[in-house]
This record gives sequence, structure tokens and C-alpha cells, in this order.
Amino acid sequence: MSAISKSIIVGTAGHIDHGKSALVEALTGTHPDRLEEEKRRGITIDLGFAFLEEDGVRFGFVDVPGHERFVSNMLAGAAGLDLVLLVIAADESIKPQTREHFDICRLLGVKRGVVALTKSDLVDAETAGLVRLEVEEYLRGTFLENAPIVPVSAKTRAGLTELKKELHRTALDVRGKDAAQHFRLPIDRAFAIKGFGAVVTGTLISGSVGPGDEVELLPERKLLRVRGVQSGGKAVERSVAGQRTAVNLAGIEHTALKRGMVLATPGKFRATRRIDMRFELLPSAPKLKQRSRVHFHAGTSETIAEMFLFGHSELAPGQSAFAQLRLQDEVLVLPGDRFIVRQFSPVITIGGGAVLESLARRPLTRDTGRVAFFETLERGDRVEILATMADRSLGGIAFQDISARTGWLDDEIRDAARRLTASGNARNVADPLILVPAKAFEEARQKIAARVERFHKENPLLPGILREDLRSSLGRRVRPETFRAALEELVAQKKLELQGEIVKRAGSAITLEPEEALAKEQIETAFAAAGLTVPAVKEVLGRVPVENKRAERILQMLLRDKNLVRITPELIFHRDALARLKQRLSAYKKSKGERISVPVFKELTGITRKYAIPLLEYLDRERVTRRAGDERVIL
Ligand SMILES: Nc1nc2c(ncn2[C@@H]2O[C@H](COP(=O)(O)OP(=O)(O)O)[C@@H](O)[C@H]2O)c(=O)[nH]1
Ligand SMILES: [Mg+2]
Repeated sequence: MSAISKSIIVGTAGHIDHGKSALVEALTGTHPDRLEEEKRRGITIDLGFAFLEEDGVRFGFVDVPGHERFVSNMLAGAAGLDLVLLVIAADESIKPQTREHFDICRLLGVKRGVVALTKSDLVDAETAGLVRLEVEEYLRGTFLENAPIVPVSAKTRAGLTELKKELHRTALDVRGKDAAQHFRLPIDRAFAIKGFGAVVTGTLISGSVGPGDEVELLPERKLLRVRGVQSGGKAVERSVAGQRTAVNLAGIEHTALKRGMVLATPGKFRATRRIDMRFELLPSAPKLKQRSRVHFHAGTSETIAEMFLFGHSELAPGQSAFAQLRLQDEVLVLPGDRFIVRQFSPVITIGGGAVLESLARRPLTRDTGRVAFFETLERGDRVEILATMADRSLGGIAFQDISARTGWLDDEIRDAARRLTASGNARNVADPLILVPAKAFEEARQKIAARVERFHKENPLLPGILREDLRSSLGRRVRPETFRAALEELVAQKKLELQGEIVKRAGSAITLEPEEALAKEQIETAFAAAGLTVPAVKEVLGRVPVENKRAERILQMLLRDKNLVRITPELIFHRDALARLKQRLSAYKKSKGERISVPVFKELTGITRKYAIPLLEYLDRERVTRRAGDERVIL
């Protein structure tokens, strides 16, 4: 057996009874119908799976039901197709679900396929020729225009070798899925196996998974451990993107798992209820009104949604538009993911498209930059996308948000961010990363400088503004990280200076008017002279030659410089008086022992209870003394 170089998911598509399941069995040896009811009724209800290895290519077949009642099952299987095997019975030619399935493949962005004209044993050469012409005509101008059309019979096995050859040839042209990207496995089945526990299966659409991995179940946000992985019916060390994959999970009951949920790399993604996208209405669909209710299908999930059209009051058949879907249930999708929209009732496929913004915001009329943003997302240039995301954010965009909104790998994010900051259009203000538009950063910088300047003007007797006051004066749009970075830059540029918690203009110093200098001296002297029997603050301030507001500021200066110490709102002492008191206590300790009562303290200091109690409490706080019952211990 040759080594596997490529893993490709092939999906069948086509009308009921056209021989899809029989063809998969003829190609792989496995009949894809697995449900009891399917076997009994002879129709496919849910997805079926089979495998084939041909010349280094591993084909995972997803066989879908053709009946119109089971299109939603078909959709769960169609997500993740690399290649479509369009099945058209030679005796019936193109029928309604041929068209619907084909439309779905086109809307899902399937790029390659092979057409099988099945049941060729039932028609003569002339009919076969006519059907081929019809099919060619139908496919003209579509992605299958030049696809091989192979007449086959599952009954006589005619054409099977040729069909395998064409599948192999086409598979080599398919751009496979990327195993290096973050892991995502949309779940299409969940069940339990005796002795193993919960198992889920799905088409691995990106990344890889193996035993021992930790994965996140979304939208549940549950972390789970992978016990084992199977691919193609065998246990494997790693299953990679493009393979049908079964994952045995520890720590969860299979009943808590269901189709539509996704296993993913932990901590990277967020489920959503609001998606911006480019929507394409099929030419065969009726016109679509604003705010229509629809069915939304992406990956293996489906939910009900309301569609808001941007810039259109309704959409004509065949038209496309930017739109927002508000979903009833949370789903995990990423930009670039394809989805299908079906009419609410009667349920028919009416269109689909690609996700542009998976974590969309509420649509606002005043959001004039929206269309340009969508166009940027569609162009797909990473640096440009980051720049626009930063521009449209309130205070910048952080690493985790970029990751959740783009699905890019960490290195891809870092690389794009580096190129963006190098261009000068944005600033990184944090580690790992918060991108702030250059304009917003410059605004913050200027606001800070202006605020400090104004503070100095309004408060000539204060050395500068408190850092926290400065930050909160900028409003909530300036993130703390932006503030810090802008402040650091202003300090580095020697425009501002930091002094503890105070921010000031570089080189600024308080200059006192002559009467202010006099007042300062008078205030300090008043407290110094009073010793421990200090005067009321109001009284001291009332005596100086400047008005109350300035006197208050001068007092603040003395307190800040610690010449004066405030021990209660009403009581202020000079530092020398307090120093003498501490000396006296330590002398007392030496001569009389470490314990001192309040009366003795009063006697020692010659002060009344009014001063003694607050002073002792101050000394307790200063750890000069410690309270012990009614007494103090001198420390
Ligand atoms: N004569 C003939 N009958 C076929 C062929 N392929 C399928 N059938 C029959 O057509 C019916 C429907 O086939 P099935 O594979 O279930 O169709 P599906 O609904 O597209 O999956 C079954 O009775 C098959 O036996 C074929 O190549 N030749
Ligand atoms: Mg079938």
C-alpha cells in the first residue's frame, strides 16, 4: 500500500433514488446506509460514510440523503466537502434535488467535482448521449463546466474504474485543508461505545487532533480530553484536516454532545449569535424582504435566524448584498466559513455566502465605515484587516479578540501586527498585544500633556496631578494600557516627569508668591510652637495673609512634605513634636518598663484626653505602641 499523501472528502449530491448510496458501495465496498430504518425503507435519511484509498489519496466519502425532507442532514454532510460526486441517473436526468444539491455545493464554495451518470445499464446509447448533453448544458458556466462526466453502473460495475481514475485525477487538483491551522471539528454524530464512552465524528476541517489533546467543546465552552482518535476505521496517532475523524472523549456523556457543536483548539474561539456576511440570493429564489426569518446552516449546525440587509430594503433573485444574521442559537463560525440559508416556510434553499465578521456588532445607522470594512474583509489582506479592526474598535483591539475574530494562528497575528505597527498606522501598547490606531494614540498623548498643563495652571501650589486622576480624566475610551504607554512616551521624551504617584510637567517647580511664602512659614511655626497641644486648623489658617483656599493648599504642601502630620481630620502636629514624643516614650521604656497606661501617658506628655487618645491611636498605627487591654506596650 502506498503512503497517503492527501486526504480528500468526497460528498455525494443528487436526487433521491439516483443511485448515490449504491455507487458509494460499488466504489468502496461499504454500503453507507447504517440506520435500521434506512435499510428497511431503502432510502438514505442521514449521513453515511465510507473510505477508499487510491494511489496515495485517501478518500473519505460522505453519502447524503437525496430526499427533500432530509436536506438539512445533507447540509451537515456538505460542510467540509473538497470534491463533489454529482450523481445523475441516466434514466431520469436532472431532477429538483439535483439542482438544490448542486446550488448548495456552489454556495458552499466547492471548487471541484466529478459527475457520475448512474444506472447507465438502464438506458440505450442514444438516451445516454442525450442525458450527457443535458447535463453539459446545465453545468455550463459553473464550477463543474469542465468536470469529467462518467457513465457508470453500480449493477454491472461498468465505468467504475474510469470513475475512480477521474476522482483520483481531480483529487490531485483540489487544494486540501490546512492541518497547520487551529483545530476545528464540526460534530455530525455523537454516540457511546461500550467500554470507551462518548464518541463524536465529523469531517476535520482544519488542524489536527490526537490522543491526549485538550479540546474545547463549543458553544458549550467545555474543556475535554481526547482519549483516542480514529480515522478511516483505524486508531491513529493524529488525524489531520481533510479526514473523516472519530474522537473518543473523556469527561462527558455522549448525551451532552450533539450535531452542530464543534470541537476546537481551546481558548481561541467564541461562539456567536450575530454574523456579518456577503449573502447571495439564488436566481431561482423568490425575492427576499428586509428582516426575513430564515434557516441558517453552517458547518454541521443549524438554527433559525433573522436577516438584516445592509443598504437594501429587499433583495431580488440573483442579487447579492452585505447582510447581518441574528441567530437564535449560538454557533461557532469563522470568517471565510460558508453557510446556507433556507426559506423559513416552505423550506427551500434560497441562498448562502461567506462569513465576513463572526463576532459582529449591532447594526447602527451611524456606522458609516461598515461597507468599507466588509470590503476590506473580503479582500483578505491581513495587515489591512487588522488596521481596520483597530480603527473600528473603541479603545484598540487585543490579541485574544483578534484571534477569536479571525481564527489566525498566533504567529500570523504577531506578524501582521508587526507589519502594521511598522507602517506607523497603529501602536502596540501592551504585551502580548493591544493595537491602538496611531491617531487615537496621538490623541491620548496630546490629551495627557494638555491635562497636565491645565492642572499646573489651575493648581500652582500643587506639584502635579495624581496619576489616577489624570487617567480617569481621559474617559473610558482610553484603555489603561494606552494611557500607560502614552505617559511613558511623554516621560521618555522629557515632556513630563513622574514623582511617585504624581505626574508633572518636566522641570516644573512650585514658586510661591511672597505672601504665600509668609503664610507657609506662619502655619508651620504655629504648629511647631504648639508642641502637642495643637491649635485648631481653621484657627491657624484664618490668621495667615492669604485667603482660605490658598491657605488650604499651602497646608497641603506642608503635609505632603511631611513637615506637618495629620493624625485625624481635625488634628495636625508638627513633625518635631511627634519625634520628641517618640523619644520620650523610648526613654520611658528604658527607665520604667514597656507598659504605660493612658493616665500615665497624659501625665508624661502633659496633655488632655482630647489629644492623648488620638495620639495613642496614631502611635499604634505607626507601630510605636501596641494596645494591650487598658494599657499600651511600647514597642
Ligand atoms: N439498474 C441499476 N439500478 C441501480 C443502480 N444504482 C442504484 N440502483 C438502484 O436504484 C435504487 C436507489 O439507489 P440508491 O443508491 O439507494 O439511491 P440514492 O437514493 O441516490 O442513494 C436502488 O434500488 C438501487 O438498487 C445502477 O447502476 N443500475
Ligand atoms: Mg442514498
